[in-house]
Amino acid sequence: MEVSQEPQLPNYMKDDHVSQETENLIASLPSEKDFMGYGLYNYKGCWYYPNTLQAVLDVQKHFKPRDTDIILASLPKGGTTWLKSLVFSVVHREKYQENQQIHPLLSQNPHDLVPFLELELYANSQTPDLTKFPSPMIFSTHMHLQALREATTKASSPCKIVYVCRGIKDTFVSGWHYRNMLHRSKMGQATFELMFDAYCRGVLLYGPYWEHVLSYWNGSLEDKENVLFMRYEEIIEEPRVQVKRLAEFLNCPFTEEEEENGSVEEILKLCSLRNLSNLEVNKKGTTRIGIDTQVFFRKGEVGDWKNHLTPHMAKTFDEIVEHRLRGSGLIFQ
Ligand code: PAP
Repeated sequence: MEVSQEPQLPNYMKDDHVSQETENLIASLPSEKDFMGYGLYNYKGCWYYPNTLQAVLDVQKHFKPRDTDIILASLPKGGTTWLKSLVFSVVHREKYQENQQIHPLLSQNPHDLVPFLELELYANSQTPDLTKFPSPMIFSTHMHLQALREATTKASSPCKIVYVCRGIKDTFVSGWHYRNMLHRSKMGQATFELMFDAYCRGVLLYGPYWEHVLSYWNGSLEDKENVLFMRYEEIIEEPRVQVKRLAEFLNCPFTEEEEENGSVEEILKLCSLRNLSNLEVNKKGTTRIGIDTQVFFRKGEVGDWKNHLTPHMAKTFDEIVEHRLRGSGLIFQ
């Protein structure tokens, strides 16, 4: 039997922070219910909850990145938390090399070190004060590249964008567990199937999946210098290679001396799932946007979908993604 409990609904899923202008816009957009029955609206090819759409519009209108800013992009459950930890550690490594004990990752959740543009900074204000952040500042977003570009093209020169994604099956399964943790109850098989159907149709926050990955894949081909496309599975498979690739892209490559001193390994160890999930800060408490810090850490395995999806579900996902990405050069195994 399904255990029901009043869900802890994050602000970004609500509709209580929307201007009259956005309300009028929303009234004209295609809409659908998500798998839980909450309204989603399709704006320029992407699905949003009302509060999220309001914040996205504000980012597009008001956010102007500095050339030194770094933007981390992903779909929810695509590897966001890990990427935030890695990029923060790579970029700020000099500051803490003498004294790792004071490293901010030991006392703060990665999401509080790398704030989301639309889910945090622009969620409560149209014009948050970003000048208070030291340069280089790292921001994050779940917006797809075309949506993000409406903001970044205002900058005088392009800032670096790092994207991470994960195969749809593990992304889906990770999302399922996340929703259960968020709702503090185990949802039943019927809801699991509704969520599966929503992913197949692409009707989920920031979806469809394939549009999202394609936007950054194409962006990275068109602008290699400023858009880096990474995969969660590749970081698991060859962490050293990928972290070095990241540092090179960000124009802060590891020196020979750093490599000899084990700087890459130190960063990998600090950012490992095992290390982060065992820290007090990630065992209890909430992030600044009110989400339990522990829900961001689970198994971190490639192929966990095998424990949850039927062979038919897996085949359906594979066929949809293969069909949608055909001709792009982007392939998921
Ligand atoms: P978010 O988009 O809500 O921030 P995100 O971090 O993208 O979530 O995804 C969470 C997944 O990354 C979880 O995967 P799982 O459900 O398959 O276990 C989580 O365990 C994994 N994860 C979080 N931090 C790390 C890390 N430091 N190293 C490896 N995997 C991680």
